[in-house]
Amino acid sequence: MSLWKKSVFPAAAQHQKLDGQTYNYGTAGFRTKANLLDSVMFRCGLIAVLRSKKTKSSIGVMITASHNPECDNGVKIVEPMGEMLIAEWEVYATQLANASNEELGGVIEGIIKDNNIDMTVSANVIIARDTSPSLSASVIDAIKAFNAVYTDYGMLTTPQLHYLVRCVNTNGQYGEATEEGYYKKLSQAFTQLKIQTPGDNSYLPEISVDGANGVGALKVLQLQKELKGYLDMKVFNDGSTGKLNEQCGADYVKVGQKPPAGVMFEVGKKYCSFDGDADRIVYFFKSKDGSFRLMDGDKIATLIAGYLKELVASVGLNLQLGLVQTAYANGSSTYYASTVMKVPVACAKTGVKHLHLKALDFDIGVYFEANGHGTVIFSEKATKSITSASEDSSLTEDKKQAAVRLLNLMDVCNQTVGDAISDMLLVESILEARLWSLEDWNSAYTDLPNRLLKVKVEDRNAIQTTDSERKATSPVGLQMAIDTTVAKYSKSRSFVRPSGTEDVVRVYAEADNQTSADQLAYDVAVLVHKLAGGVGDPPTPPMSS
Ligand code: NG1
Ligand code: ZN
Repeated sequence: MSLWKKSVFPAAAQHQKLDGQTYNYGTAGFRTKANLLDSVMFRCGLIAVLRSKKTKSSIGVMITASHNPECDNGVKIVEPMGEMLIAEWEVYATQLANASNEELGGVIEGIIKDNNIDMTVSANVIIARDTSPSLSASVIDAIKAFNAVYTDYGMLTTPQLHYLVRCVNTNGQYGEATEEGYYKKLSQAFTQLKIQTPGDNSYLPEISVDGANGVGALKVLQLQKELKGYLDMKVFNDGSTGKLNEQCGADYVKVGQKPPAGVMFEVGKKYCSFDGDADRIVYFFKSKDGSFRLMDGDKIATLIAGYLKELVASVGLNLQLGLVQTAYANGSSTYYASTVMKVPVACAKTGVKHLHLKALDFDIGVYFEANGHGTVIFSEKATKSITSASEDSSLTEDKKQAAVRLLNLMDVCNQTVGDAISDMLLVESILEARLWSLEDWNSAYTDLPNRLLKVKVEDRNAIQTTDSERKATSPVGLQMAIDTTVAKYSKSRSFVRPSGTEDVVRVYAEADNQTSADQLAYDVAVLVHKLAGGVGDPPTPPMSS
């Protein structure tokens, strides 16, 4: 018997897979009710060790309920450069998660053989969790059973864990591999940008942060210590009374198009909402007429891309900047980016790992999901040319200043993954440089009215898509029916896709007015229910009809 079996088998006996449960490593790792996840956590510990041996690098494991309710939990595995687990290994993770204890040895052996893994190579795993009840002990049991090394960082935001993994694997080149190192990197770059900006301006250095009653709230308070006098962050929904993501957080605000509970919503103030593990952010404010205004991921992305493009041009760098969105991006944002800002726009499948991959095609890739998950990544070429321009004494003072700005903005970005804290600092830096209020920013373009619906079907994989999920290839006839329906509405668009995180089919529709968007979404939902094996009652018509 292989040496590892002697310790892995007895440890696995403590983490039996539950009968009748199936698990899938989806767009955001494994996620379901927390009480069903013990065996999955153990198996994620195993897969992290194997991946670490295979890559001969440190691998991250993040335990988080993300934007979901407190009774849920989940786990994601982080690649050496801080990226999401590669697709090929998602399959292994799914196989392991569904293996009974009797099948476990065979699945592990298969992974070792397929990947030619040298089991004598040492492994290192970095673990963190958000505020949801800890399941890290099960992950640690697996790591110990493989006799591997681990560091448990305790409570962190998801992006902080991604940052740490990259720091460890670049021997500190990306930043210091500590939580303090994270605050230091971000706050130093942010304060440098402030120093560069002429004082005496109309920018409001104050923001109210909805912490979603999650870990982001605690971490913003830590960052606040470093940013005293530069940015005043007032945290509400800090977890002291409310529940995680309940009536608050980025998802609640974006989906409901309304402010979170727990806030005095006032004209003239700036607000933003994180999700529970602080990898998503949306901004919002109350307009003078009292209505709610939202700046979602699309608006954040266009703000960032427009500003970076200008800076690159003012330094005179030959760098290709592009924006990556998903099919959920509002049509107005795509039009504004490509036609008004003249930034190339690419469309990727839902899930940040797909956006991240597409963003690698550009020297500077800005990517965001409409729900507020995104960041900016800089290629090696971009990093080098920005760095050397910032040190080039032959450049005019203006050009050099712009290069230094770019350099600092690059350090404010968490290039591993979408990061609410880092994105907030990025947005604030740009608003100050532009002397823009949230009203100014919001007026760049007006969102097309839209509606997102869910349809329950017998098997959501009955829906197959192509063209970055914008067209359905099966069931037969569905796309044609959608096209005919869309054609009845002005400035309209609609698509359907199976969710990667919930057992539903999502329907998205937009049109030139809300009534049409609602009606179109409903019409398409009815088509899905009819043609793709809908279960339960057919969708209910919109209220107004
Ligand atoms: P699914 O359930 O696959 O639609 C949702 C979000 C994604 C992404 C993942 C991971 C929408 C429409 N979908 O995916 O954008 O963030 O969750 O959290 O917002
Ligand atoms: Zn999240």
